[in-house]
Amino acid sequence: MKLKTYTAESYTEALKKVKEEVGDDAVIVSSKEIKKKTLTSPGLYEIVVAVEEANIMPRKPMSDKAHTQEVMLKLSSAAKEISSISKKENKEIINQPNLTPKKNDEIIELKKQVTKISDTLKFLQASMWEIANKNELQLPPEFSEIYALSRSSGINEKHLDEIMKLTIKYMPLKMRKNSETIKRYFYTLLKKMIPVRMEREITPPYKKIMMFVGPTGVGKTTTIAKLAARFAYKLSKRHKVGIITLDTYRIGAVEQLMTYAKMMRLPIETVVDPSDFSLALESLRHNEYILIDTVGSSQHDKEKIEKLSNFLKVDTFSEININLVLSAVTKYDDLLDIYKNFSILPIDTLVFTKLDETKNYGNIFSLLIETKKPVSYFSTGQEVPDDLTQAEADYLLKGILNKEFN
Ligand SMILES: Nc1nc2c(ncn2[C@@H]2O[C@H](COP(=O)(O)OP(=O)(O)O)[C@@H](O)[C@H]2O)c(=O)[nH]1
Ligand SMILES: [Mg+2]
Repeated sequence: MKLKTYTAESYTEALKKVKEEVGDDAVIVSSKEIKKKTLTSPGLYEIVVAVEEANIMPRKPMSDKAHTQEVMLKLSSAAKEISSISKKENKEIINQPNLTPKKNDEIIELKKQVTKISDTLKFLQASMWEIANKNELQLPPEFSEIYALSRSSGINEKHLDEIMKLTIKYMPLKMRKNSETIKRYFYTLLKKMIPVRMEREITPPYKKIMMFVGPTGVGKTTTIAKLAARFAYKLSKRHKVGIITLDTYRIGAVEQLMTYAKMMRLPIETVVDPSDFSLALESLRHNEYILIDTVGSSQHDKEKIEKLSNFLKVDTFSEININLVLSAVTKYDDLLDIYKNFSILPIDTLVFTKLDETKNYGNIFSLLIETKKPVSYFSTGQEVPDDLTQAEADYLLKGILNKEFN
């Protein structure tokens, strides 16, 4: 059973709308005059009906879809705000056992009211969604909240539609009854889709050579400095770490890394030509981790990216792990473009930076599921070495599906 509200300039017109949409089966719950008709403006009547869900006919799509989506999002945040008030009320009741029974009853009543308003808002949001809904997807209204949240976080539309279809198909009917269980199910589903590369600490004689590539200014050098500190000082044991920089083009680029290396007392080699590269690797061979910084290049600068692959051809003995560094503030389409252009190199892992600059991680999610490349680290600020964490699906999902949810 669902409540639906119809408004029109007169009672007869509102009733006509009810009949058109839900036929004669509708049970009128309430009807009222919201605004009296005056000489200069029309009146407004509202009829609320209770209907079986199966009887609701799909409405015509509204032409101004963008406007509808905006309204939906506003409703979504209003609903969220109200549900957080409701949760707070709940906690307060639990935490204050010495309230008078009367006061307690009042709070319980208030909570009921808030929950009711919250449900109404969610319902309104759902109705708006129904209007904006594309015919081919036919999303049930109770999924509107997760749809709106995911969409606004930047998940690619194609991915989201596909995931929604799967969710609708496989979610047990019992779970569909309330929006929290739906959200939980959806959260788990998305979590399963995110490929994460867990960090494995190296033990000699093994070593790990990691090269960091990506556009200019994404944070490659900063990430390398953080990782060098992590491997050298912050893991369960101290590791020997060496650094190589191939970024000798930009004035200051070498100095930037040199300064970090000096502070951490780590060896650093500067390489200009591919022929020097194997010498640098050779001189750092006693290290368990070798981190290689590269010159940043626009994804359209094929020549620079190809030059990097020449470095890889030089040393055929060492396995070099290629990490593509990307920024969380880049739009999904651009991320994909960058990924494709850097794919001349055998990309192994993705690293995301600047997660502190946005909370909308849908673009990251979409890139991970599109490319199926695992993500290894998140950089969450400018501080070296602290603002770096191992990548976790939960971190992304909190940004996508409502911050307080876990
Ligand atoms: N807010 C924020 N800034 C970052 C992050 N990582 C790097 N930066 C900043 O981005 C700028 C470019 O970083 P850099 O490491 O030189 O980028 P590169 O050109 O890819 O080597 C610097 O000002 C960094 O401090 C991050 O995770 N968050
Ligand atoms: Mg750099």
